[in-house]
Amino acid sequence: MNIERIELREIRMRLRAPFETSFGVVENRRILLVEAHSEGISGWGEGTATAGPFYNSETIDTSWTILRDFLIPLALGKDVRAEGMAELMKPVRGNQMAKAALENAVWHLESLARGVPLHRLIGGTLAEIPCGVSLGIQGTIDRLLEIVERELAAGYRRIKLKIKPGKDVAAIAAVRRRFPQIALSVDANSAYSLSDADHLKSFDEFGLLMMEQPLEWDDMVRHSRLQAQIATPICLDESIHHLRDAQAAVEMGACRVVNVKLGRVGGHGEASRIQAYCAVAGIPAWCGGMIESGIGRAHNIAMSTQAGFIWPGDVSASQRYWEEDIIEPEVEVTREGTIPAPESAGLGYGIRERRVRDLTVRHESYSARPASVAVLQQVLQ
Ligand code: OSB
Ligand code: MG
Repeated sequence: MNIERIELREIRMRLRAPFETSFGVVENRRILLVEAHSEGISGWGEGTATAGPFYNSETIDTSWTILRDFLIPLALGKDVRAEGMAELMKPVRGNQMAKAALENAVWHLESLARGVPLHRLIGGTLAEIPCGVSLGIQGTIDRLLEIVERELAAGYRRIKLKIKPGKDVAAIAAVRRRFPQIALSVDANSAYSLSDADHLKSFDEFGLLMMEQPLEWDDMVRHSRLQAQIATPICLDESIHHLRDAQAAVEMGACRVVNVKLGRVGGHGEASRIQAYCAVAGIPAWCGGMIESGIGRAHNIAMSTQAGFIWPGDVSASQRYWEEDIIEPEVEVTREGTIPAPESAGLGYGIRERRVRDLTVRHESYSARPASVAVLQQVLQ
């Protein structure tokens, strides 16, 4: 497919309720959308970097700059395949979320051009995906119990509690006491250090499915030391940027479970490789979330249909976060806590372009230089 034009948009969406993690509270989401055009059709990708560099080192503004100055020029006017995008973008180091936004737009474009569902194009085999929820840190334990009860009643198959020092054991103990049988996990977003090992070991008695990213975002060695001391399986999120990280983490015993996020690993190509490795290594993988709009959510659904994603992901209904999403229909979860993989070509959800326009605060469009201009510039150099 010849990439003729690429558009960048920033939209702003207000969350229905503030979401608190160990690194802060989010009330509004600034979201980067990439639209790649070829021969009258277009594919969409979502950048998952947040407003500040607190989850990882990228922000929506760094993504925008890297896309505009480096990634878009690499792709414009080229005849590309989604499969080849990672290699094409390889000269740019890091910046996985910026790369994923573009690569995933090209995957969507290719699935439309071929008239197949995206999940089929990337090799997905599951007809529906199992879903869990991620619950932000709550003001009171009563409020937390209320929300857990509501999400279980809605059908979700796994409850994940965000925790931080001082907001952990009491909350976990209360939820476990009230719901002895449920699949329960916690996510610290790097809020502890290895000197907290005894404290973290005390969570063993709660029979957690996993403990996500307890230690520093860039420290696998200490995660492996912690894993040797605790029974709860560690799941790495922030530490995994590509397949080699997943392999290293598993080989050194830094984790027993892997959270795959499309943005963090650079797009569908690398996500597919990671889940395939996990399937062979006997490591459960699951799809993480970054509070995506419907476009990112639809990409997450497609990714989660691959066979390595055997545990419920953080892929949940649009309505949990948004009053009105930017896709049609919105993402809904069945009473059994699943999302069926859509059968139509592409993402399987339409884009509410009017709503996207209304939410847009920044928009730029880049076109491939016509051959005549390129020749003229060569002559002038
Ligand atoms: O660590 O999984 C995380 C949201 C923002 C940043 C990091 C994380 C999260 C979530 C939300 O847990 C998951 C979702 O999108 O529902
Ligand atoms: Mg996490």
